[in-house]
Parts: sequence; structure tokens; C-alpha cells
Amino acid sequence: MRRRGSALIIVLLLVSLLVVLSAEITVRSATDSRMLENQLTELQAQYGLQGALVHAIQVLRMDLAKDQKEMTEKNLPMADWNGEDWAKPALDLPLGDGTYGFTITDEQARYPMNALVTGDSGILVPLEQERFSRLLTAACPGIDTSAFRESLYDWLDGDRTGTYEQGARNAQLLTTKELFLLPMATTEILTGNDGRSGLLPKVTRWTTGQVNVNTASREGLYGISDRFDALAYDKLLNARPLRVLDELKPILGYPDADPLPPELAATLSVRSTFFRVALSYGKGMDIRRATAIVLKVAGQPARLWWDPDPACP
Ligand SMILES: [Ca+2]
Ligand SMILES: [Ca+2]
Repeated sequence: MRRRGSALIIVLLLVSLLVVLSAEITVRSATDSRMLENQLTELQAQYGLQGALVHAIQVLRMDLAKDQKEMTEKNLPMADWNGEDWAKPALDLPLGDGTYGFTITDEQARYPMNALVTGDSGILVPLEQERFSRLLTAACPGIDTSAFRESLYDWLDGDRTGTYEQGARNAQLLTTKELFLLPMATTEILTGNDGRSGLLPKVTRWTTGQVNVNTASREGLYGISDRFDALAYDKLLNARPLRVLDELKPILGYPDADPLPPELAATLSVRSTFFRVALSYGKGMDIRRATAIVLKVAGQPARLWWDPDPACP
């Protein structure tokens, strides 16, 4: 733990040095050209955001070490939930002459959109269509989403016969931003009238195909199984964090002697591999943001995706 802590300090010192150095260069070249100055400010912001990501990855690494320690010392199965240290936002931390911050969220709290089609042949999976329909209806109450759903299926499926096939990807999503390209997509459906609700915050193109019951939303779990009604979700909130999936049986009304139905056991999990990191670096009034997707696995948690747009990779 101490070794990891000092590694983090060294990395942050290095990043801090780079931020200061690029500020120095900015000052010297200010007389040369405004354009160059802007480029260097940009460079400094990039170092600041990278530094924030280094810190966030360190936080996830420490969670993995904690989980492994609990498993070996207390025989507790590994789990991830929002009460853990990684879920606490880190804000306004000093770096060079600016500040950085980050917020980590569980990407496996979201429904994996690419489960809708098989990877090779692009055939829609009926069970997942049923689940997605339920999620879509719950995420967009009072909105007619049937045409959007049809255009999504044409976009994803491998065939070219359908009402909305023109310009369709005909394969799994590379990013959920593609949803904005669907002919029947509306901002009301994707991000709601407040810009923060709707479908988009509840879906991902990443994940192992499993949704974490310890972090998923009520709508997301209701999508997976209609047994997750309001009453069951309340029971789940009281029972979290779950350490094993079998703890779901009394919550969902399954007999304790029977195994959990295979379609639930295959889709649900109590721990996560994919995490989303919302990053910021600010100097004065200039605040830059980015989003990264990070893997938490034994060994080195790795950055998978980097997007300067904070909205939605
Ligand atoms: Ca954990
Ligand atoms: Ca198609």
C-alpha cells in the first residue's frame, strides 16, 4: 500500500512538473504568437487531465487490493458498490497552478446495448429485445419510443431489410453517441428534457455483458427482469451490498432451495470490471473535461477509452 502511495506521489509530482514547465513555455512564447500560446495551454490541460486519470486509476487499484485482502483474510467474496472509496468524488485537488478532479462511476450499472445483437452474424437476440424494450419504456415514461426502437434494431442488425436501414451501421455500437444518428432519435428520448435523464445515462457499449446489482438503477434492473418491481428494488436497496447473487432469491421471491434462473445468473453480477471516469482540469476560468473508461482487473487496471467530450463514450 505504501509502495503504491509513493508511486502515485511520484507520478503526480512528474505531472505537476510538466504542468509547470508547459506554463513556463507558455509565458516565454506569449510574445511570439497567440496561436502557439493556445496550443501550449491545450497541452497543459492535457497533462492535467492525464494526471487526474493516473490518480483515478490508483484509486481503483486500491479498491482491488482491498477486495482481495477481504477475500483472503475474511473469506468475503469480491464486490463493488457505491459505498466504497472509489465512488467518492475527488474534486479541487491542486496540480501545478491549476486544480484537477474526477468522479468514478460503475459502467456496469448500465445496460449493455451490444447484448442486443450477436457479434458475428448480427442477429437480434429476442430475450435482450424484451429487456431493452422494458428499460426504454421505464427510462422514458409517457413517451412513444416504438419508432426509435425499430430504427435502433435496423441500425444494429446485420440485414438490410427494414424501414430505417438507410445509412445503418448493421453491427454492434462503437459508441453510444451513435444513438444520436438514428433517424427516429430525439433528445427527449436520449437525454430527457433536463439533459440528464432518458435512455443515454442508463446504457453502455462497454461491459462484460453483466449488470452489477449493487450499482444498477431501478429502471435498469426492471429491464433485466420484471421481478425487480418497486417493492423488490426497495428490498434490494436495504440488502446492498450483495456479496453473492444468491442473496437475490428472497428479494425476487424465488425459493431458497432452487438455483437462480440461468438467464439472471448469466446477466447479473455483484462486482464490476469497467468503470467510467469523468475528469476535469481547471486553471482560472478555463476548465477542461474528458471521460475515460478504465478496466479494473488483477495486474494493471488499464485505460480503454479516452474522449475529450464529457458527455458519453
Ligand atoms: Ca470493491
Ligand atoms: Ca440492419
